[in-house]
Amino acid sequence: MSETRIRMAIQKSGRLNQRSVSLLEKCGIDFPWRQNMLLNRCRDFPLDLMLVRDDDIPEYVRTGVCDIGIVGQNVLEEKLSGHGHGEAPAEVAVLRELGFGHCRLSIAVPKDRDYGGLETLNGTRIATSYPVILGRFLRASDVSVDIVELSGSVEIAPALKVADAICDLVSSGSTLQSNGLEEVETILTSQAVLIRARNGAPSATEEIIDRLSRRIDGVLRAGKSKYIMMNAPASRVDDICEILPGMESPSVVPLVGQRDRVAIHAVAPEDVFWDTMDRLKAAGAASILVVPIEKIIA
Ligand code: PRT
Ligand code: ZN
Repeated sequence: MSETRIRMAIQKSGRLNQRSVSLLEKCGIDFPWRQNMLLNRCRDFPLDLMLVRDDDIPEYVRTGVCDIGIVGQNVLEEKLSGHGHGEAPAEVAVLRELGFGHCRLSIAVPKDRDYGGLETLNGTRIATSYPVILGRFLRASDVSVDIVELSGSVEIAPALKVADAICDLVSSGSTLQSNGLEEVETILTSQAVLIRARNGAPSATEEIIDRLSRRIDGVLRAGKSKYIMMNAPASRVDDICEILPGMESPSVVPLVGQRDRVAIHAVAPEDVFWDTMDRLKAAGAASILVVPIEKIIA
């Protein structure tokens, strides 16, 4: 019988490509990385990677061409909203939020325009590559505009007099700034997500999707966590454990030749900030080490 493999769609090149590849590498999935190949066969995991434009990923997953995919929530909603009844597309399920590719879809107007609220957009022209999401938002707000659909460089539309305002993705805000635009309404916040078709798959396929999802969980949890080690007076262990961020049971280890001092080791489920380090030091801790964690399996 032939081996069951799953097919995953990721962006071929662009903002999500590197982080998607690096997530898979952290999951221990190794593939001969050839960007011009449509399909890359992974060596030690039953996964074939399909490298495509991000815009096509929701449809590939919806129709079963691919079992799973990584795409921005903005693209998912824009491409598949028509297939669902509410905000989330009905035929595709979001398995995990992946914590990268953060951005927001916002309406921005020229800085010299006096913005007096959504209703003042009535009757204007708004340029966007996201006509579905924008249209839905405006309908819900009872505002009627002329949506000018552009596939790129939306931010120059007001200067070209093609539109009065824009609706585009923003991350740092510097593109808006350098085009004399001001963000006035955020209509969607987005990050990269792992998606799959909602329809059940054969059990062998489901098992592989579960195995990959568990590995991704391990990587995501580890990415947020830190391992913290320090030496401290044995008499201050309780005080120190109270300061440690959200940790259950730190290990307390004796130190050779030092009866009144111990080593404390713990996994912090979040980053350890400088002010926590200062408080640990004030409570008597010394030689405090905070190190990244590669993988965690609960
Ligand atoms: O070729 P392909 O179709 O696959 O790629 P693409 O050109 O359509 O997409 P790409 O690679 O630009 O973006 C892929 C995904 O990254 C998007 O769908 C979002 O989910 C996510 N993402 C995160 C962003 C941004 N941040 C972002 N800042 N996508 C685009 N931008 C653009 C934005 O359109 C604007 O032009 O960056 C500019 C604004 O950035 P700031 O930092 O100046 O605010
Ligand atoms: Zn695209």
